[in-house]
Amino acid sequence: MNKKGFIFDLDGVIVDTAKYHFLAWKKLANSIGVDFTETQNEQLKGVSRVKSLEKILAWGNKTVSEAEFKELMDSKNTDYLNYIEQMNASEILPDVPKVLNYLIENKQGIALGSASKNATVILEKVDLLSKFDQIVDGNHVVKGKPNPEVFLKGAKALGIEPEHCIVFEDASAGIEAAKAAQMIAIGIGDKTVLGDADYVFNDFTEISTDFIKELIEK
Ligand code: B16
Ligand code: MG
Repeated sequence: MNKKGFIFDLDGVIVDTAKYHFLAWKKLANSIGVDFTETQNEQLKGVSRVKSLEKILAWGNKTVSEAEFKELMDSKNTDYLNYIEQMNASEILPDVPKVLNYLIENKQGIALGSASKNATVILEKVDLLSKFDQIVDGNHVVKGKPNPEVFLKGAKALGIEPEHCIVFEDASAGIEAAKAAQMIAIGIGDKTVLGDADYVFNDFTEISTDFIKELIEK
């Protein structure tokens, strides 16, 4: 039996936390007199907390001291944690458990590869933490996507060569990172945004277990 490494992004792949990031960033941006739209929020997908705040400040032509920057980051995260506090298994995106369970039944390696520093909390909330062999998140990496660090660390933690790993990602920076890591990249979302992926599906309902079987046997 072939053993492959399957690495999942979190936000936009397993759960839709982008809506909570949006609410928390919008509150913060408005509090400092900066406008923040859903279109701008799209550009923060897969981007770290520090880089996200840098972008928001740049969009609003604002400069802040180092201490203020930290305060703003903490304040956004406090609000975000309040939103995710209420999350439960009903927020898992459709058919994600079907794919995870199939991989577990077939003894494949399963890792998380997320930019979020809150990944473990979220997986606990939606009761999926036990499905993952390894967690690599924003607490473990220095370089954000499109740098391949998060996925290479995931492969290493699983003990599987990068070329035997498959990444599920919803952000174009994540697809870029997966390709830079020499992995198979599966885009979840819009084909026009994720065109560099090896395969693109709207969501996991379009991914059959036969397709996963083919990836395992490749
Ligand atoms: P946190 P992913 C990313 O998650 C989000 O897409 C991005 O919007 C967020 O800024 C980033 O995590 C950091 O999140 O503030 O919780 O550390 O898509 O890489 O799973
Ligand atoms: Mg994502």
